[in-house]
Amino acid sequence: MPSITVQPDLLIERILTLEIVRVTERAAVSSARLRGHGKDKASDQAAVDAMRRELNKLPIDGTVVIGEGEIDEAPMLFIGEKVGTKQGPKVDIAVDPLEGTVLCAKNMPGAIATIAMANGGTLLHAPDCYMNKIAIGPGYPKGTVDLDAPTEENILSLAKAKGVKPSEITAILLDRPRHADMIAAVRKTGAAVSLISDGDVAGVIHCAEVKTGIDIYLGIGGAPEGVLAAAALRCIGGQMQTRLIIDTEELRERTLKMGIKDPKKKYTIEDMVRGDCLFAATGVTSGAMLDGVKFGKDVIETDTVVMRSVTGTVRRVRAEHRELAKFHLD
Ligand code: VTB
Repeated sequence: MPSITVQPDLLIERILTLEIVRVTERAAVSSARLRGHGKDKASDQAAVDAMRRELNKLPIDGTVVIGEGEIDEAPMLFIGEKVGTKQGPKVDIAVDPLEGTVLCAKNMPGAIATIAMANGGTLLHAPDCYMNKIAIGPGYPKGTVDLDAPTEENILSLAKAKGVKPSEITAILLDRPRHADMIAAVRKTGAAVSLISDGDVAGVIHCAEVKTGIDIYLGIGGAPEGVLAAAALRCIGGQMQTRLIIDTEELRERTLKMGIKDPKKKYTIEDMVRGDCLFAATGVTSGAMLDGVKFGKDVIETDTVVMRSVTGTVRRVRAEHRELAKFHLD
């Protein structure tokens, strides 16, 4: 039998696929303990603490490039923070320990704990600002939609590429006053609008999941969330274009310091995630993508999706945690 040589780098990355599941699982369980308590900051902190603790157990030389903010404003998982045992590959890490803090505080659908990991120096170091985004699922010709094209044109072009009438297209947007014109433009074509109150990482991913019935993501959300969503689409396919919204001098300087020379650059998935990556998300509250954490008498159940761009493999990990339940661990 021919022997198979696996490059050490590739092997470690495969192993990490399951390791990052532990990271998002623990963040999800910790924040879910505060689900519905109306405390968005406390549930976020719980997720951050758990995620940081688990990340520091991993055999990686990791740098947080998308995190909870800059060092002076975020005590943990700040941008630039080093995580892991340092005995392993250099990796860039993007985290949103609790994406949808308000969803968790109100116990509404769609809160997740999420992470993306890639080789060192390959993830976009996006500041914590707004980002204009457009995304569609896989299987469409390149250029079917364009961030700079009018909304009507994008919907009509997508409908044509899908082979359906515009009325069979559904666009997802954050429910914000800033999107009023865009929402009207979508509806004018006959397409449907699906509004979400938070959680646009999942919103973008929905475009690549046929079961959600979502065809296109449009509008302005957080830049960190944009990079996380780009990592997921890098694994499962789809198109995405984004542009940072740099609207103050202070932000312009901060962006420059982060190494972004052209603040008006239009990014594709490959610009935001410049190589292979891993992506994982665990449900905190149940949503279209994932089930939320379930607290049983002797067992805690979690539902995680983990993706790997090298092979495009998507795993669904439903885990039963007995030790966490027994000792009420965070
Ligand atoms: C989105 C959404 C997040 O922030 O990125 C959004 O995915 C953008 O900011 O869950 P605004 O809320 O200011 O519109 C969240 O809602 C919260 O981080």
